[in-house]
Parts: sequence; structure tokens; C-alpha cells
Amino acid sequence: MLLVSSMRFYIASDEDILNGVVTDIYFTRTVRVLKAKGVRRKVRMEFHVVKLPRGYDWAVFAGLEEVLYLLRGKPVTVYAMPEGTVFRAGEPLMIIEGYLDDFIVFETALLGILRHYSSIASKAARVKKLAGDKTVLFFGLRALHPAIAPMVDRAAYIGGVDAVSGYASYKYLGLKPQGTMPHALIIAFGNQIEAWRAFDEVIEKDVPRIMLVDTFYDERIEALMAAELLKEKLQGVRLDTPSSRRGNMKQIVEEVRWTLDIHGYKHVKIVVSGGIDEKEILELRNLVDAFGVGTSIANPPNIDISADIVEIHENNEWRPITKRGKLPGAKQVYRRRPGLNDIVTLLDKPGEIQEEYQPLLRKYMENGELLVNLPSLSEIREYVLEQLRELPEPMPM
Ligand code: PCP
Repeated sequence: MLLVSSMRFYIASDEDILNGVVTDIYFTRTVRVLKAKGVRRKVRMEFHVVKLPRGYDWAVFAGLEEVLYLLRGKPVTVYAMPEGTVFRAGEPLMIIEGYLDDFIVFETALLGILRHYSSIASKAARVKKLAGDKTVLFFGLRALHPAIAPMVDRAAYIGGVDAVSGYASYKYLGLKPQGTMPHALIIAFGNQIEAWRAFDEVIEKDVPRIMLVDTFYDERIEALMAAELLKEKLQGVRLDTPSSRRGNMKQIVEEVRWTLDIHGYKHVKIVVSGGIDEKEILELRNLVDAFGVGTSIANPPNIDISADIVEIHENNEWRPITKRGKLPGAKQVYRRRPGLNDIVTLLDKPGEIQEEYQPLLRKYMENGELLVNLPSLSEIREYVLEQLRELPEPMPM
């Protein structure tokens, strides 16, 4: 029987992550065997993706800052692509150089950080690319455990969403959260107009007046009611139409747009949310002004990053070696922008490379010491958006 006093959130502490307690048991056993037999192997471990999710031509590399935070002070050297780099399957993302028994226990956490960040950031980038100049608000925190809410908002923001809804993200990330209102507020008043009026009276004036217009009546009727109540103060209406009523969402949005326009409310923007994914964005992006996207970004297809030894240091030189199915040798990617014109070479022997091709992986850490200043969250996001502008639209999944 559980003692009430022992109830808690089942989440790991920073200390347990930093000390390698959060790992797979087979790594702890590997370290024990290597140490017991005095096997000290200096290796280069490469992080890469063999196969991207179906329909993905590229993905966004994210999570590097947390990886460097984890490895700081540990006897390793780290080469990596800058956080936010768009990459393709088969390209080296990061290389850790060091004695295997010194760092293998961290492989679980390193992969966990990179895979989770890159999966959310890549999906956010696809959604933002498809939304074009329309706003994308990330509403997905409710899809995941609250312990990682700041990380989830950060990953989605790196991927290019315009704003996040997490209240805690101002404290943890310095991002001013954005949102509208829940159906609960309207149900509590029992009347849309009372709820909208109360919101307008109570909430700070710099918060956009975007009223939820699908609680009791048809979206077209409630949108007009909100416009007639707030007039020029109304900045937008949110349609979170339940699936039972969805039918042809495009037609619903067209009705709302038409009705607002013929009554002189062309200034009122339309936000859609609820089950929004890439297909819906393609269908609605010419009609709406903003998308509220949650679950499809919060629970994205997994960017399956794996880590493999690709070189061993022997007789004072690096010898390519790896398991079947992988390419031996630590690698570098040379890229000619705009776009993803890439050449993959050996890290130490790139051969003849034309000067318009620039190396992507750089040395971030030497023997546990950070060598470079890391970019801010906004600078990483800008870098992602800049690369997205050079890419074709993804096929919507
Ligand atoms: C949801 C809530 C989220 C939206 C939809 C994200 O509506 O408004 O912001 O949906 P997604 O995860 O499917 O993309 P409700 O569940 O109706 O919640 P509420 O009444 O609080 O708006």
C-alpha cells in the first residue's frame, strides 16, 4: 500500500541525470566489465539518423545546449552541428571523443535529449513551413508530463512556432506566453456574451481579444455575436470545432469569414485549433490567420537518432571501425547553401572540397570545457527559419 507521504512526481533530478543514474542498465554493466578487465578504449562515437520518419526529407537537429550542459566537466571532446541545423538521414550530427568507460553511461540521456528535442522541433518546423506567413501557436503542453513543459515549449519554439502557451515558459525561457480562452470560461458564465465581456473587462489590455466562438451555437453566429459585442476591440475569433460538428471545416471557416466581412468586421482574424496537423494547415492556410497546434507537435513522429562507435584510437591514429549496417569512420558534412547541397566526408580526411562548401560540424567542447559561446533561443529559432526559407515545402503527412 502506498504511503501518502511517499507520493511524488516520478521524475528524475538534474543530479541523477548529470551523474549517469538515468541510464540503461546495460551501460552500467558495460562500465563494470571494462573497468574490471582494465579495457580503456579511446573512441569516437557518432550520433546520426539512419532513416527519417515517412514523408520527412529533412529534420532539425535540436537539444545540443542540454547535451553540452550534461557533458560539461566530463573528460570528453564534442564535435556537433550547430543547434537548429537542418539535416538529412545518414549525416553525422554529433561526435563524442573520449574513453568509452568515461561516457558510455550517458548515452541514454544524450540520445533522449537529442531525439525528444529534434522530434518536436522537426515537426514544428514542418508545420511552420506549411503555414507560411500565418501564425502558429503551440498549445501542446497538455499532451505531455508537466515536468518537461519548459523543454517542450523550447523545442517547439526552436522549430519555428511563433509563440507558446505555457505560463511557466516566461519564467524558464523568457517567452511571453500566448493563448485565448477555454470553453470552461464560457460554460461557467453560462452565456458567451457575459464571458467575453468579463474577459475584456478583467484581462490586461495588451492581451489580444481573441474570443472562442464554438461553445453553444454555430461558429458563424457566435463570431458575429462577439464582433457586435467588442466591435473594433475584437482582434480575432477562435474556432475549436469539435470533430462531431467538423464536417467541412474549410466551409465553416468560409462562412465565418464571409459573415464577418459583410457586417463590416474585416479586421477580425480567424484562429483555428483542435486536431490541427499538416493536412489541415494546407487546406485552411489561405483562409485563416493563425493555427493553434498542440498534439501533432507535442507527440510527433520520432527522429530516430542512434549512437555508434565509428573509430578507435590505436597506435596513435584513429582507425575506422563500426558495427554492420553503419558506415565506419567519424564524418563531417560540407554544405553549399542555399538549400541542402551536402557532401559527407571523413572528419580528418575530407579530401578536396570546393570552397563554397562549408563544414557543418565544429568542435564545441575539449576535455569537458566549452569552447564557444552558445546562441540564444531566439537566435537558434531564427537560424531554423532562415534555413526553412531555402527549402521546398514538405509533403504534408
Ligand atoms: C483544445 C485546446 C487546445 C487545442 C484544442 C489544441 O480544445 O483549446 O488549445 O488541440 P490539439 O492538441 O488537438 O492540437 P479543448 O480540448 O476543447 O480545450 P479547451 O476547452 O480548454 O479549449
